[in-house]
Amino acid sequence: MSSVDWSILSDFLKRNDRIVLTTHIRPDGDALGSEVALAHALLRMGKDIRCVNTSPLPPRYDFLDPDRRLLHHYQEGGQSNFLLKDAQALIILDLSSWSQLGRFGEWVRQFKGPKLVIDHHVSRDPDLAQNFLVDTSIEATGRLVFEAINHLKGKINSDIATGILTAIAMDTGWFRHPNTSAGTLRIIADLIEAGAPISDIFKKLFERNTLGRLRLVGETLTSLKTDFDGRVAWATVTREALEKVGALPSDTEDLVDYTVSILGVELGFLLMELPAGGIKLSLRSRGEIDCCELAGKFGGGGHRAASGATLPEPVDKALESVKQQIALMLKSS
Ligand SMILES: [Mn+2]
Repeated sequence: MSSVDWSILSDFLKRNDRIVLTTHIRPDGDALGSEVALAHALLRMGKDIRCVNTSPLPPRYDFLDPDRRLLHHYQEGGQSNFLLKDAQALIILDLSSWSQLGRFGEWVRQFKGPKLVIDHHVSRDPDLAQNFLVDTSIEATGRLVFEAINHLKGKINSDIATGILTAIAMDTGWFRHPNTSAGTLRIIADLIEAGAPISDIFKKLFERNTLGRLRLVGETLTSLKTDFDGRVAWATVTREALEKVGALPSDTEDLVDYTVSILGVELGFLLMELPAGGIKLSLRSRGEIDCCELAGKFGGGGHRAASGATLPEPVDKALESVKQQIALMLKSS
Protein backbone atom coordinates (compact mmCIF):
# COMPACT_ATOMS: atom_id res chain seq x y z
CA MET A 1 0.00 0.00 0.00
CA SER A 2 1.15 3.50 -0.76
CA SER A 3 1.12 6.42 1.67
CA VAL A 4 -1.29 8.36 -0.57
CA ASP A 5 -4.46 9.80 1.00
CA TRP A 6 -7.04 8.82 -1.62
CA SER A 7 -9.82 10.82 0.05
CA ILE A 8 -8.26 13.86 -1.72
CA LEU A 9 -9.10 12.19 -5.04
CA SER A 10 -12.65 11.33 -3.88
CA ASP A 11 -13.24 15.00 -2.93
CA PHE A 12 -11.75 16.15 -6.25
CA LEU A 13 -14.16 13.88 -8.13
CA LYS A 14 -17.15 15.04 -6.07
CA ARG A 15 -16.52 18.60 -7.23
CA ASN A 16 -15.61 17.94 -10.89
CA ASP A 17 -17.29 16.06 -13.73
CA ARG A 18 -15.60 17.18 -16.96
CA ILE A 19 -12.02 16.08 -16.44
CA VAL A 20 -8.96 16.08 -18.71
CA LEU A 21 -6.35 13.36 -18.17
CA THR A 22 -2.82 13.77 -19.46
CA THR A 23 0.61 12.18 -19.17
CA HIS A 24 4.22 12.85 -20.12
CA ILE A 25 5.97 13.53 -23.40
CA ARG A 26 7.25 10.39 -25.22
CA PRO A 27 4.88 8.28 -23.12
CA ASP A 28 5.85 4.79 -21.94
CA GLY A 29 3.75 1.84 -20.80
CA ASP A 30 3.25 3.20 -17.29
CA ALA A 31 2.11 6.58 -18.59
CA LEU A 32 -0.35 5.20 -21.15
CA GLY A 33 -1.52 2.18 -19.17
CA SER A 34 -2.27 4.36 -16.12
CA GLU A 35 -4.08 6.94 -18.23
CA VAL A 36 -6.24 4.42 -20.08
CA ALA A 37 -7.08 2.50 -16.89
CA LEU A 38 -8.10 5.61 -14.95
CA ALA A 39 -10.07 6.92 -17.94
CA HIS A 40 -12.08 3.68 -18.20
CA ALA A 41 -12.73 3.65 -14.44
CA LEU A 42 -13.89 7.29 -14.33
CA LEU A 43 -16.05 6.86 -17.46
CA ARG A 44 -17.79 3.96 -15.70
CA MET A 45 -18.45 6.31 -12.79
CA GLY A 46 -20.29 8.63 -15.17
CA LYS A 47 -17.53 11.23 -15.55
CA ASP A 48 -16.91 13.08 -18.81
CA ILE A 49 -13.28 12.17 -19.51
CA ARG A 50 -10.97 13.48 -22.23
CA CYS A 51 -7.40 12.17 -22.53
CA VAL A 52 -5.14 14.71 -24.22
CA ASN A 53 -1.39 14.08 -24.53
CA THR A 54 1.56 16.04 -25.89
CA SER A 55 2.75 13.02 -27.89
CA PRO A 56 0.77 10.78 -30.24
CA LEU A 57 0.14 7.15 -29.21
CA PRO A 58 3.22 5.03 -30.16
CA PRO A 59 2.22 2.02 -32.34
CA ARG A 60 3.64 -0.31 -29.66
CA TYR A 61 0.80 0.70 -27.32
CA ASP A 62 -2.06 0.84 -29.84
CA PHE A 63 -3.73 -2.16 -28.12
CA LEU A 64 -4.48 0.07 -25.11
CA ASP A 65 -6.85 2.12 -27.27
CA PRO A 66 -7.85 -0.25 -30.09
CA ASP A 67 -10.71 1.91 -31.42
CA ARG A 68 -8.62 5.09 -31.13
CA ARG A 69 -11.46 6.75 -29.22
CA LEU A 70 -9.79 7.43 -25.89
CA LEU A 71 -6.43 9.09 -26.44
CA HIS A 72 -6.03 12.39 -28.28
CA HIS A 73 -2.88 14.10 -29.50
CA TYR A 74 -2.64 17.76 -28.42
CA GLN A 75 -2.52 20.09 -31.39
CA GLU A 76 -3.35 23.77 -31.01
CA GLY A 77 -6.39 24.63 -33.08
CA GLY A 78 -7.10 20.95 -33.65
CA GLN A 79 -9.72 18.62 -32.23
CA SER A 80 -8.13 18.81 -28.79
CA ASN A 81 -9.24 22.47 -28.51
CA PHE A 82 -12.83 21.28 -28.63
CA LEU A 83 -12.13 18.60 -26.01
CA LEU A 84 -10.44 21.08 -23.70
CA LYS A 85 -12.92 23.94 -24.10
CA ASP A 86 -15.27 23.32 -21.15
CA ALA A 87 -12.95 21.21 -19.00
CA GLN A 88 -13.41 21.68 -15.25
CA ALA A 89 -10.36 19.90 -13.88
CA LEU A 90 -7.11 18.20 -14.84
CA ILE A 91 -5.46 14.98 -13.65
CA ILE A 92 -1.77 14.61 -14.53
CA LEU A 93 -0.35 11.07 -14.49
CA ASP A 94 3.21 9.72 -14.12
CA LEU A 95 4.99 13.09 -13.99
CA SER A 96 5.50 15.96 -11.56
CA SER A 97 7.56 18.47 -13.54
CA TRP A 98 6.76 21.00 -16.26
CA SER A 99 9.58 19.76 -18.50
CA GLN A 100 7.79 16.41 -18.84
CA LEU A 101 4.60 17.98 -20.14
CA GLY A 102 6.09 19.30 -23.37
CA ARG A 103 3.92 21.62 -25.45
CA PHE A 104 0.76 20.70 -23.54
CA GLY A 105 2.34 22.56 -20.61
CA GLU A 106 1.28 25.81 -22.34
CA TRP A 107 -2.37 24.82 -22.01
CA VAL A 108 -1.88 23.56 -18.45
CA ARG A 109 -0.28 26.88 -17.39
CA GLN A 110 -3.24 28.95 -18.53
CA PHE A 111 -5.87 26.45 -17.28
CA LYS A 112 -7.55 27.90 -14.17
CA GLY A 113 -9.34 24.78 -12.89
CA PRO A 114 -8.09 22.45 -10.14
CA LYS A 115 -5.12 20.22 -11.00
CA LEU A 116 -4.16 16.94 -9.37
CA VAL A 117 -1.04 14.81 -9.92
CA ILE A 118 -0.83 11.02 -9.42
CA ASP A 119 2.83 10.02 -9.69
CA HIS A 120 5.85 8.17 -8.30
CA HIS A 121 8.75 10.36 -9.55
CA VAL A 122 11.15 12.14 -7.19
CA SER A 123 11.51 15.46 -9.06
CA ARG A 124 8.67 17.88 -8.39
CA ASP A 125 7.66 21.39 -9.51
CA PRO A 126 5.36 22.61 -6.70
CA ASP A 127 3.50 25.04 -9.02
CA LEU A 128 2.40 22.25 -11.39
CA ALA A 129 -0.75 21.39 -9.39
CA GLN A 130 -2.58 22.02 -6.10
CA ASN A 131 -2.71 18.34 -5.15
CA PHE A 132 0.15 15.84 -5.40
CA LEU A 133 -0.86 12.24 -4.75
CA VAL A 134 2.71 10.98 -4.95
CA ASP A 135 4.58 8.06 -3.40
CA THR A 136 8.13 7.68 -4.72
CA SER A 137 8.53 4.23 -3.15
CA ILE A 138 5.88 2.76 -5.48
CA GLU A 139 7.10 0.84 -8.55
CA ALA A 140 4.64 2.31 -11.07
CA THR A 141 1.97 4.97 -11.36
CA GLY A 142 -0.22 2.08 -12.53
CA ARG A 143 -0.15 0.65 -9.01
CA LEU A 144 -1.33 3.99 -7.63
CA VAL A 145 -4.17 3.96 -10.17
CA PHE A 146 -5.07 0.44 -9.00
CA GLU A 147 -5.26 1.68 -5.41
CA ALA A 148 -7.23 4.76 -6.48
CA ILE A 149 -9.87 2.71 -8.32
CA ASN A 150 -10.18 0.34 -5.36
CA HIS A 151 -10.59 3.31 -3.01
CA LEU A 152 -13.32 4.69 -5.30
CA LYS A 153 -14.98 1.25 -5.18
CA GLY A 154 -14.70 0.92 -8.95
CA LYS A 155 -14.83 -2.50 -10.58
CA ILE A 156 -11.63 -3.56 -12.32
CA ASN A 157 -12.79 -4.82 -15.74
CA SER A 158 -10.51 -6.33 -18.38
CA ASP A 159 -9.76 -2.97 -20.08
CA ILE A 160 -8.72 -1.45 -16.76
CA ALA A 161 -6.74 -4.55 -15.77
CA THR A 162 -4.92 -4.53 -19.14
CA GLY A 163 -3.89 -0.88 -18.67
CA ILE A 164 -2.64 -1.38 -15.12
CA LEU A 165 -0.79 -4.61 -15.93
CA THR A 166 0.95 -2.91 -18.87
CA ALA A 167 1.88 0.02 -16.62
CA ILE A 168 3.38 -2.12 -13.85
CA ALA A 169 5.03 -4.55 -16.27
CA MET A 170 6.86 -1.81 -18.16
CA ASP A 171 8.06 0.12 -15.09
CA THR A 172 9.43 -3.08 -13.52
CA GLY A 173 11.11 -4.27 -16.76
CA TRP A 174 8.56 -7.10 -17.00
CA PHE A 175 8.95 -7.92 -13.27
CA ARG A 176 12.77 -8.18 -13.34
CA HIS A 177 13.95 -4.93 -11.71
CA PRO A 178 14.58 -4.61 -7.94
CA ASN A 179 11.34 -2.61 -7.60
CA THR A 180 9.43 -5.87 -8.21
CA SER A 181 8.07 -7.15 -4.90
CA ALA A 182 5.73 -9.86 -3.68
CA GLY A 183 3.13 -7.10 -3.47
CA THR A 184 3.68 -6.30 -7.15
CA LEU A 185 2.96 -9.89 -8.13
CA ARG A 186 -0.10 -10.11 -5.87
CA ILE A 187 -1.60 -7.18 -7.74
CA ILE A 188 -0.69 -8.82 -11.06
CA ALA A 189 -2.53 -11.96 -9.90
CA ASP A 190 -5.61 -9.82 -9.16
CA LEU A 191 -5.33 -8.19 -12.60
CA ILE A 192 -5.14 -11.56 -14.35
CA GLU A 193 -8.25 -12.66 -12.46
CA ALA A 194 -9.94 -9.42 -13.53
CA GLY A 195 -9.30 -10.32 -17.17
CA ALA A 196 -5.86 -8.95 -18.13
CA PRO A 197 -4.52 -11.37 -20.81
CA ILE A 198 -0.90 -11.39 -19.57
CA SER A 199 0.58 -13.58 -22.30
CA ASP A 200 -1.20 -11.63 -25.01
CA ILE A 201 0.02 -8.34 -23.51
CA PHE A 202 3.60 -9.68 -23.56
CA LYS A 203 3.26 -10.58 -27.25
CA LYS A 204 1.82 -7.15 -28.08
CA LEU A 205 4.66 -5.39 -26.28
CA PHE A 206 7.66 -7.52 -27.19
CA GLU A 207 6.84 -9.60 -30.24
CA ARG A 208 5.67 -6.98 -32.68
CA ASN A 209 9.06 -5.54 -33.60
CA THR A 210 9.34 -3.84 -36.94
CA LEU A 211 12.41 -4.60 -39.04
CA GLY A 212 13.38 -0.95 -38.53
CA ARG A 213 13.29 -1.31 -34.74
CA LEU A 214 15.45 -4.46 -34.77
CA ARG A 215 17.94 -2.88 -37.19
CA LEU A 216 18.03 0.10 -34.80
CA VAL A 217 18.99 -2.32 -32.01
CA GLY A 218 21.87 -3.40 -34.27
CA GLU A 219 22.98 0.19 -34.90
CA THR A 220 22.76 0.98 -31.19
CA LEU A 221 24.81 -2.06 -30.16
CA THR A 222 27.43 -1.13 -32.76
CA SER A 223 27.73 2.31 -31.16
CA LEU A 224 28.28 0.91 -27.60
CA LYS A 225 31.34 2.19 -25.76
CA THR A 226 32.67 1.83 -22.23
CA ASP A 227 34.94 4.00 -20.06
CA PHE A 228 35.86 4.57 -16.39
CA ASP A 229 37.44 1.09 -16.14
CA GLY A 230 34.38 -0.53 -17.65
CA ARG A 231 32.02 0.90 -15.03
CA VAL A 232 30.19 3.19 -17.47
CA ALA A 233 28.73 2.31 -20.88
CA TRP A 234 26.82 4.35 -23.41
CA ALA A 235 25.32 4.23 -26.87
CA THR A 236 24.15 6.91 -29.28
CA VAL A 237 21.21 7.05 -31.66
CA THR A 238 21.57 9.70 -34.34
CA ARG A 239 18.77 11.00 -36.57
CA GLU A 240 20.81 9.61 -39.46
CA ALA A 241 20.75 6.10 -37.93
CA LEU A 242 17.00 6.32 -37.39
CA GLU A 243 16.43 7.29 -41.00
CA LYS A 244 18.88 4.74 -42.36
CA VAL A 245 17.04 1.80 -40.75
CA GLY A 246 13.55 3.29 -41.08
CA ALA A 247 12.83 3.34 -37.33
CA LEU A 248 10.59 5.71 -35.36
CA PRO A 249 11.86 7.86 -32.47
CA SER A 250 9.58 5.80 -30.17
CA ASP A 251 11.53 2.67 -31.24
CA THR A 252 14.36 3.83 -28.96
CA GLU A 253 12.34 2.91 -25.83
CA ASP A 254 14.29 0.38 -23.67
CA LEU A 255 17.45 0.57 -25.84
CA VAL A 256 19.31 2.11 -22.89
CA ASP A 257 18.87 -1.21 -21.02
CA TYR A 258 21.55 -2.80 -23.23
CA THR A 259 24.14 -0.43 -21.73
CA VAL A 260 23.68 -1.76 -18.18
CA SER A 261 23.45 -5.38 -19.37
CA ILE A 262 27.25 -5.45 -19.80
CA LEU A 263 29.16 -7.28 -17.04
CA GLY A 264 30.77 -4.78 -14.66
CA VAL A 265 28.82 -1.76 -15.88
CA GLU A 266 27.29 0.26 -13.03
CA LEU A 267 25.96 3.18 -15.03
CA GLY A 268 24.65 3.20 -18.58
CA PHE A 269 23.20 5.90 -20.74
CA LEU A 270 21.77 6.52 -24.18
CA LEU A 271 22.05 9.74 -26.15
CA MET A 272 19.36 10.17 -28.77
CA GLU A 273 19.15 13.03 -31.25
CA LEU A 274 15.62 14.46 -31.11
CA PRO A 275 13.73 15.21 -34.34
CA ALA A 276 13.34 18.88 -33.31
CA GLY A 277 17.02 19.24 -32.28
CA GLY A 278 18.80 18.63 -28.99
CA ILE A 279 19.50 15.35 -27.24
CA LYS A 280 17.39 13.07 -25.09
CA LEU A 281 19.56 11.55 -22.35
CA SER A 282 18.33 8.30 -20.75
CA LEU A 283 20.18 7.00 -17.68
CA ARG A 284 20.22 3.67 -15.85
CA SER A 285 22.13 2.84 -12.67
CA ARG A 286 22.95 -0.57 -11.27
CA GLY A 287 25.33 0.74 -8.62
CA GLU A 288 26.06 3.62 -6.29
CA ILE A 289 25.47 6.48 -8.72
CA ASP A 290 22.09 8.18 -8.29
CA CYS A 291 20.73 8.65 -11.81
CA CYS A 292 18.17 11.14 -10.64
CA GLU A 293 20.90 13.36 -9.21
CA LEU A 294 22.90 13.05 -12.44
CA ALA A 295 19.87 13.88 -14.59
CA GLY A 296 19.22 16.84 -12.30
CA LYS A 297 22.53 18.39 -13.42
CA PHE A 298 20.92 18.73 -16.84
CA GLY A 299 17.50 19.88 -15.66
CA GLY A 300 15.97 16.39 -15.78
CA GLY A 301 14.94 13.85 -13.18
CA GLY A 302 13.22 10.55 -12.51
CA HIS A 303 14.21 7.78 -10.15
CA ARG A 304 17.44 6.62 -8.53
CA ALA A 305 17.87 3.70 -10.96
CA ALA A 306 16.30 5.25 -14.07
CA SER A 307 16.03 8.86 -15.15
CA GLY A 308 16.30 11.21 -18.10
CA ALA A 309 16.97 14.75 -19.28
CA THR A 310 17.03 16.84 -22.44
CA LEU A 311 20.26 18.58 -23.52
CA PRO A 312 20.36 21.40 -26.08
CA GLU A 313 23.83 20.71 -27.55
CA PRO A 314 24.92 18.36 -30.37
CA VAL A 315 25.63 14.73 -29.53
CA ASP A 316 29.44 14.96 -29.17
CA LYS A 317 29.18 17.98 -26.82
CA ALA A 318 26.40 16.30 -24.86
CA LEU A 319 28.55 13.18 -24.43
CA GLU A 320 31.43 15.28 -23.08
CA SER A 321 29.16 17.09 -20.58
CA VAL A 322 27.65 13.84 -19.32
CA LYS A 323 31.06 12.17 -18.94
CA GLN A 324 32.37 15.21 -17.07
CA GLN A 325 29.53 15.01 -14.54
CA ILE A 326 30.03 11.25 -14.15
CA ALA A 327 33.75 11.80 -13.46
CA LEU A 328 32.83 14.29 -10.71
CA MET A 329 30.27 11.95 -9.17
CA LEU A 330 32.61 8.93 -9.25
CA LYS A 331 35.35 11.01 -7.63
CA SER A 332 33.14 12.08 -4.75
CA SER A 333 31.61 8.62 -4.13
MN1 LIG B 1 6.22 5.53 -14.21
